[in-house]
Amino acid sequence: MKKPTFKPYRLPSGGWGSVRSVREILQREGVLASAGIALTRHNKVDGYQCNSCAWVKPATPLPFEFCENGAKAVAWEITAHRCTPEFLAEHTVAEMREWDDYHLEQPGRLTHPMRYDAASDKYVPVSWGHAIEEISRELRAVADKLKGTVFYSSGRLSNEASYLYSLFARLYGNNNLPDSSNMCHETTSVALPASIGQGVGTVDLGDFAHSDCIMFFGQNPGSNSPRMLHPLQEASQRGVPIITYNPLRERGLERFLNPQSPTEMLTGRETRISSQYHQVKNGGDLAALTGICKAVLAMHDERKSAGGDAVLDEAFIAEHTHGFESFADWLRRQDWDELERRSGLHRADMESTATVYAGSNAVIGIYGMGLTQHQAGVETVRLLVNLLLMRGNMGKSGAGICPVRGHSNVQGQRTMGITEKPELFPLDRLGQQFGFEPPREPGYNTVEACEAILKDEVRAFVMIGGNFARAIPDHGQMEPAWRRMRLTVNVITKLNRTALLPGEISYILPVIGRLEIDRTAAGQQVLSMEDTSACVHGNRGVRLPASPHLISEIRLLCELAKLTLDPNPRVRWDDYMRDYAEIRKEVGETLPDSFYDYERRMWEPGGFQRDLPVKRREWRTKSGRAEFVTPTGLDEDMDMPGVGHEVLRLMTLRSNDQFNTTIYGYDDRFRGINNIRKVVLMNRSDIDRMALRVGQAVTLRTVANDGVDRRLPGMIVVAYDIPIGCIGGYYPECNVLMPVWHYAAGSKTPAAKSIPVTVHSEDDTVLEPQMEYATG
Ligand SMILES: Nc1nc2c(c(=O)[nH]1)N[C@H]1C(S)=C(S)[C@@H](COP(=O)(O)OP(=O)(O)OC[C@H]3O[C@@H](n4cnc5c(=O)[nH]c(N)nc54)[C@H](O)[C@@H]3O)O[C@H]1N2
Ligand SMILES: Nc1nc2c(c(=O)[nH]1)N[C@H]1C(S)=C(S)[C@@H](COP(=O)(O)OP(=O)(O)OC[C@H]3O[C@@H](n4cnc5c(=O)[nH]c(N)nc54)[C@H](O)[C@@H]3O)O[C@H]1N2
Ligand SMILES: [Mo]
Repeated sequence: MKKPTFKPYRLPSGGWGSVRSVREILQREGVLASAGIALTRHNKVDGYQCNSCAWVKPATPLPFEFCENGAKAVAWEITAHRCTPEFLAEHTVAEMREWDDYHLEQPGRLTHPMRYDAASDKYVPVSWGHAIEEISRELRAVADKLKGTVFYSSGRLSNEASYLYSLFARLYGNNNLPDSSNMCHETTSVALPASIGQGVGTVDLGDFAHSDCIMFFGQNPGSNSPRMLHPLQEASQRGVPIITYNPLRERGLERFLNPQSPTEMLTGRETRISSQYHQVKNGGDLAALTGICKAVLAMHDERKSAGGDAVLDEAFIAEHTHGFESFADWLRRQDWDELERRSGLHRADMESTATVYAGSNAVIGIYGMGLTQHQAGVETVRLLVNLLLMRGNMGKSGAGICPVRGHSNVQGQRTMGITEKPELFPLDRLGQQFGFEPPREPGYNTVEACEAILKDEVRAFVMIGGNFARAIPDHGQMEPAWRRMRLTVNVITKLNRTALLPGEISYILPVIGRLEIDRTAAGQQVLSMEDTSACVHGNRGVRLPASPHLISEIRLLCELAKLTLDPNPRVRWDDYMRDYAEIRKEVGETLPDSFYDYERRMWEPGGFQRDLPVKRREWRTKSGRAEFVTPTGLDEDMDMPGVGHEVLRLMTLRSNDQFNTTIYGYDDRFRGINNIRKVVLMNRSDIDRMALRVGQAVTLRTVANDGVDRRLPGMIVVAYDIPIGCIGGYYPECNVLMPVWHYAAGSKTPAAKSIPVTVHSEDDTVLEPQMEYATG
């Protein structure tokens, strides 16, 4: 391991640093020479869809429509390294549990189906036939099918596989379909329908070109959706103000050098991204947004009383919305001192945002995990919508709300019926189509699945993609409970920690990735995915599968369904796995409004957009209008003890070198942190006040009154440009500190962006002091 260093990164996002980073990973994965061909098909019509983030795939792609992190995700999948039965014969599961997330995935792609052998504590090879037969027998044997079996998936699953998986669960007898989005944009799926009657964002790439103001709350495009920097760069060059609220000064939101522009690369001419940058406290957005709305309202009131023009879009509010008066009354009652204290900002900051907002005619509001992963996340997202509604920034060109989705097909997966909420999918139609009575009982979301596992109520857990046990809160409680389950099935492509927590019967079932060629008796098959702007695209694999022993997720699901479920002539599993177009036909029947002529339209440049009623100002809420929410308070974390001198608020972050629980390396280039992940970012004055030293090891302890001791030792203190009282650490290492009950009200998205902790000095383990520390 190289020596950790902390040194402010002076360069822009993108640029040569990005080129170097891509080269390094392609080299390390042994695919430097061969990756080029794959990457030219990246995000192209008739190519494959990036397996990293869900950012929009344009109709006229660049010659290289990929970014640094997309290239890393591709290298990760097409790696030359293999995790073979021989490798797994050399290491016990207990031994591998000692490895960190990075080292677990280093052996490379899994090549064979494997079954856990308790006697040797090793995974041993098994035939697909045996695996599927035993799993189906176990699934049938679960006594309480409604409560005893969980079908998890992570948001990479294709539309086709997602549709079949959700059908499988409902034919089996439950809606226990938690997915990664429960930990992510579930807050969006609750907030937006309540506010505007539509569960997904309203903005597409065309809107970026017509917007005249962009606002960013808690999303980090430089690392998590880097291709988004292209439309942002264009906007900035057009003079569009970009206003950011984020506790950290994220480089991607400050400046960008387009690695795809030879001129920029040679001249080093970078683009400024944000025109205003406000380092709000984590958890302070509810107050900050209230301040902005209050200032807009005050401007309106002032101008009207002076006989001037309205600032609010009064006609829009009257015709299209409901609840404005009560919201306005509430705003007038809010106290600036309180708003300043809670947001950590000055009144002038919020007022300057309001001034720019009020002077713009088409505003986009963008947000990510910084808003969704809080106890009051739902109200906060709704407050951002309120702000947009005040000036009619909804259902018109260049304006709208833009949640930036995470996994590459997390949105499509939900569209295809992977949801624990029965009301989100047309179950009546599904029942008619396949001649059965779908279960109506709400299923488990992620948190509820955890609670049921803790109570030993879950007997069988099927996981298609993802790393559930690592992504969830409360590892200390969850890991022992996980091992008490009877059956755990891991449909994955690389080793991860969840697979190393075997239940009584446990399988690793490796599958074909989406970049790979999937051939059936009917020829090469294609898949489809939906991006964050609700556009659906075709996907065609370009590489041979990592091993001849892999099968597709679809084939696996169909084979399993045939043995597990009662025969039903209307569900044609054999046809589906032979020809995936047969699945798309069924989708078209279940969701005719958006998926008519699916087979053809998915190959249109830019994909086809699902029907988005808000685009034509149609509001599918109860009142038939857009709803202004009146917040219940300003406290973003109602279940937290007051943050003060002792208690700090921890936000868990992604580095630039990871995709969720997949750790590509130990660097976080833009934040100037290298060769280490176990760090805690602290404000210098908190470090001094608590008599800590930079470079020192500390233990973090969660402050909670439930009698559980949650602690994380060995964290190294780094002085960082972060608001006082706020600290940062990396996910998933910090998840051990998150109580499972600390989640967003209404959506149960774990509140990963604010965990109350105390910091305790560990004797004198100090890193060598020759490092420089990032001070921003
Ligand atoms: N390379 C890469 N790409 C990814 C992923 C990845 O891990 N790696 N993950 C994918 C997934 S599944 C998702 S959901 C997305 C996640 O992408 P993001 O939504 O960007 O999620 P995070 O990186 O967790 O945090 C986002 C930002 O929120 C800020 N923040 C933290 N707390 C607060 C707060 O209280 N208020 C405000 N205003 N800001 C706050 C942080 O400083 C950070 O800049 O990215 C997707 N894309
Ligand atoms: N503290 C904290 N916790 C968080 C978050 C946070 O910000 N802070 N973020 C949350 C969010 S937004 C999310 S989305 C979740 C992520 O939760 P998950 O989606 O469950 O986790 P990932 O790390 O994305 O899953 C990685 C695994 O997926 C498997 N995999 C990769 N590609 C494929 C494929 O093509 N097919 C199959 N079958 N398997 C594949 C690999 O084996 C790999 O080990 O974590 C959540 N947890
Ligand atoms: Mo996510």
